[in-house]
Amino acid sequence: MMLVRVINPNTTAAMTRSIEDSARAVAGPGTHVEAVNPAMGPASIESHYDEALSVPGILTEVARGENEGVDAYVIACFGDPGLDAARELAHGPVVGIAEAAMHAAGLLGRGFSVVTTLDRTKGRAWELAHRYGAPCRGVYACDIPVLDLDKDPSVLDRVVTLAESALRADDSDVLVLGCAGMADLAARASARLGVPVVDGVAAATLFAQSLVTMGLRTSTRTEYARPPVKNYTGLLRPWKIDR
Ligand code: 2AL
Repeated sequence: MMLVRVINPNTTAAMTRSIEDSARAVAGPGTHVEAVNPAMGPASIESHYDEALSVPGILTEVARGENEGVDAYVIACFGDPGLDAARELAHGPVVGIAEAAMHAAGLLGRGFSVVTTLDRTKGRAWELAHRYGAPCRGVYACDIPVLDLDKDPSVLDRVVTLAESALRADDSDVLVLGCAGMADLAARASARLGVPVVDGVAAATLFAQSLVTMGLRTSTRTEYARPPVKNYTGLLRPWKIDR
């Protein structure tokens, strides 16, 4: 049995459960998907500050997973927080949902548009699109806070309305959902928009599963080698790596 651990980097357990549902819905029969969230950190991630403070909790979950025989990890927040650091700790592959969604979207059309949550998260989405060399043509904010996504019954309508104008303005072929909390919208949004709609939770779960199936893992030849051992002071002492 392959064990894929999906880390919701925020501490909202209800969101972790819905992320787990989305990941389990696509995982193969030989894959056990378990979603977790850190015990400490922000309730949602919608700023650089939130993102930075989510990383120690993410790394704690990766360290725990390494002791529990986890084969691969998904970092289920669209800012891909702590992705590089997690790769330095984990034996198996680590896949971010923005990374997975943007790569998948590039396989499905010439260009894609992203719908994210708050306006202030657009910069990070662009930054990641550039990092991944992805054919992103536009990033749009629906102005719904992460923790309201599962409360407001108008979310689907608002995302679809925004996406329609985004696809037209960008002449895009594909829509990417810019938050793990939007995962359950993908099928309904695609039916209404008539284009592929990529949910990063599903994409990252299946990329992780595929890499493990192919026997592939993160290269340790250069920068993703285990980090050098050193002291960490103050509150960060527990994050000292043994060896
Ligand atoms: C996210 C996400 O995926 N999880 C979270 O807490 N914030 N993304 C976003 N664009 O706000």
